[in-house]
Order: sequence, then structure tokens, then C-alpha cells
Amino acid sequence: MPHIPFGVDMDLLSGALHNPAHHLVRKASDMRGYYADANALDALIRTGNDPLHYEVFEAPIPRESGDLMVCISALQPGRVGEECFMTKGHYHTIARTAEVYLCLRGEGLMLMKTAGGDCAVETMARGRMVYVPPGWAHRSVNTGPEPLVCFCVYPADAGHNYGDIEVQGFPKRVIRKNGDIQLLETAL
Ligand code: S6P
Ligand code: ZN
Repeated sequence: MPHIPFGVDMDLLSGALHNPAHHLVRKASDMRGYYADANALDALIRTGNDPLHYEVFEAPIPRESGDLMVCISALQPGRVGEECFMTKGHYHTIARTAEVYLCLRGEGLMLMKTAGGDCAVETMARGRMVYVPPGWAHRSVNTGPEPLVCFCVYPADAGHNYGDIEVQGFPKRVIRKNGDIQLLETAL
């Protein structure tokens, strides 16, 4: 891909980018193993017609050192059992790379952890930026009734490493119970 300046149009409400180079779609069936209540996820897949979980639209940028990847994502509202819809979460393959999330719509939490056992949680809301430092795995959680739409920028060669996340998850799970958002400690 040539390195020439360009611009792209985005729909900040739905969280879409026109003519993306890559469009990632994750449905409920892609999330097996990630939620505490596997039966509730199976029921959602069967009776809910395997609903959309989240989408990520990436701009046409080479995944090269020195470039910045730009994407916009939309995480749908909903729950699996009591647990709020969330992304899989990942480390970056190149661990020294950070990421900036600017929230454009909705409400949520960013769960972050290091391989060394540190954990952090930041709120996400329209107009709020969350900085994910190098070495921190990150997972977005939608705690509200609308799509959680975010604009992200990170080094284009960073890569995704799902590492221990599918097996261990994060040190906290986010549930909505009786209308309240609660953070549960998980046994790691
Ligand atoms: C990429 C950035 C996001 C995620 C997206 C999907 O570094 O953090 O664009 O790719 O939120 O998350 P996941 O964990 O399924 O790759
Ligand atoms: Zn990332």
C-alpha cells in the first residue's frame, strides 16, 4: 500500500468507517469461552439467532512500524446471563505499544491487566479518552443501553495477542444485577 495522505469518512453514531480496509465482525458464537455463563451464551446463540456482538472498521493503513492504525468500533448492548457484553480483549503482540480510545457514544468500562497481575478499570463515556499503556491487555465492556462506539489509534504493527485471556479472562467481570453495574472479582 503506498504511503500517501488520505482522508476517510466515519459515521460516529453507528460506529462505521466508509470503505474500510478490514471489517471485523464478532457474533455471539465467536465469544464461546469468554463468559462465565456458557449456558446463557448457548441460549443466546440458539434463540437469539447468534446476534452481532461487535464490529471494528479499520482504515486502509499499512501494518508497518511508524504507521498508526485508526479504527472505529461498535460494541452492542446486551448481557450473557448477568454479564455485560464485552470484547474478547487482547495484549499487543509488540508489548511496548500503547493505544488511545476515544469514546464517542454509549457507556462502558475498560478493563485492563498486565501479565504481572496488575488490574485497572476506567469508565468510558462520550467525550472521555482512555489511555492504554504498553503491556496492558484491554477489554471494553458495554454497561449501557446503546452501542458503545469508540475511535482507536495505536501503532499499526502492534498486532493482537489473546494470550492467557480466553482461559483466564480478566481479574474482574462486569455484571448488571437489579439495574446496578457491579464488578466481581474472579478467581485467577
Ligand atoms: C485494536 C483495538 C480494537 C480491538 C477491538 C476488538 O488494538 O484494541 O480495535 O481490536 O476492540 O477487540 P478484540 O479484543 O476482539 O480484538
Ligand atoms: Zn488493542
